[in-house]
Amino acid sequence: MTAPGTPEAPSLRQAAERVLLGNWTGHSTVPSHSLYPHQWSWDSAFIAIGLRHLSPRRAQVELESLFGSQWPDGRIPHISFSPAVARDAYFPGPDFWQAKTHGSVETSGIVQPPVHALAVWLTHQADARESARRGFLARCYPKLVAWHRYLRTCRDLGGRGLVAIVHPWESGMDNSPAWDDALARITPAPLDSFTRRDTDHASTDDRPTDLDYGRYVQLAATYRDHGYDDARTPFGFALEDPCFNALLIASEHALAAIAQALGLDPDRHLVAAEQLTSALATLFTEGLFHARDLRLPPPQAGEVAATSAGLVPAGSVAGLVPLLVPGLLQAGELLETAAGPRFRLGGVRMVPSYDLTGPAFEAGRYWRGPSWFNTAWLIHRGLREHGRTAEADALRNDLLALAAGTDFAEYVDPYTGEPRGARTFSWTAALALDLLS
Ligand code: 9YW
Repeated sequence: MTAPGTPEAPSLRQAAERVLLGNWTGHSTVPSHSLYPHQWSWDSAFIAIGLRHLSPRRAQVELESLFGSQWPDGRIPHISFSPAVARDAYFPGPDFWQAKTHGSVETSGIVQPPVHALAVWLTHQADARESARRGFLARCYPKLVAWHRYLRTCRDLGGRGLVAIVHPWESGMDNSPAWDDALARITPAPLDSFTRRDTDHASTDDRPTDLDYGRYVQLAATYRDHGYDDARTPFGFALEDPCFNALLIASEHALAAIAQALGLDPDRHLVAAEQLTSALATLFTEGLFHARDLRLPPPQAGEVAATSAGLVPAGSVAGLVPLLVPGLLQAGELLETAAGPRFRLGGVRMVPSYDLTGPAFEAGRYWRGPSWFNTAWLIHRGLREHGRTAEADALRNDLLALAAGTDFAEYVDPYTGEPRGARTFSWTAALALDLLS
């Protein structure tokens, strides 16, 4: 595919549509045929947000096929495996997870950030009358309620009203430096006990290290070996992530709108959004939201605790995502941080995934510095939410220029815009399409 010249050109729209059509499997969209050949949870939500402009019906099918893999406890697993793909095409595949808990669908056992209610609401709005005729909202609503209930009950591991992630993959930002200290406490699975497949398709320099992978495998195996039971699993890794919780808040607001459209009382969702928003405030320090490590060992005698609240010092783009929370009290300070030396909004390409001044920064390695299109889209939404139209427009134009110039790369170098990871990546195409529409 030839990358189109100017971001606004109709050819960019067509190119984005071609990517989505090419990655469509008949009922859902793969993030990338080579690297990620199954259905991923938060990818599908972002994909639907773009797909709704091409085919609202297809966007609904995308989301509803994901909900087809929902577990009886309400969780929406992070991967729904396609039976049409070789069992060892992706690691860890269905044989590793051993999670066939719902009908015949094989899935992973962990989750990803809850963008789904927002995606359902936006998808509905693309063609509200036809969506109502098909009963789309009425079918999705109870599933979304069960999903949020699972998160707010089984995953409130810190007892503060915030959701905890129990694996770095659950954050969607796998090897973010925000997880380094917590991961360092995990004994990795032996490297000869598994075979990575991701490095068959992408440069090892752009991907997490083998040591990271050993720890990811160990954490997932422990959860699996305890039947994915949140009450029984001795989680060695448990953190309250600001991005995950902010997306849950945005999705509770979307659920309130969905309830209203269905003639139901939206109050419980507005109350949930309010409770989560005030709990989220406990993650804010020094101009940014930070993850809280729930397994931080108590300080030894004579040592000073890093922060009394157990907040992780590393600053990542996850800490800027709360900008999309309506009425966020910390928005002014957060916007200052976004524009400051750590993230240089408007001064570098899109928004880096990690503090540009941080000790772990690497411009090309996955979630340790590169700019991603989904987080840029979320921050664009946040800027608009807080009336920062000029910055939002600049970010939109940059996102479109990068999508156009990189053949819809998975992520880019924040200084040079050089493409990294996969090309013709689905959420890059979908979110570009959304911003063009
Ligand atoms: C992996 C599919 C997923 C995304 C995640 C991203 C990556 C899977 O790809 O995780 O193999 O590491 O980190 O956010 O959903 O696109």
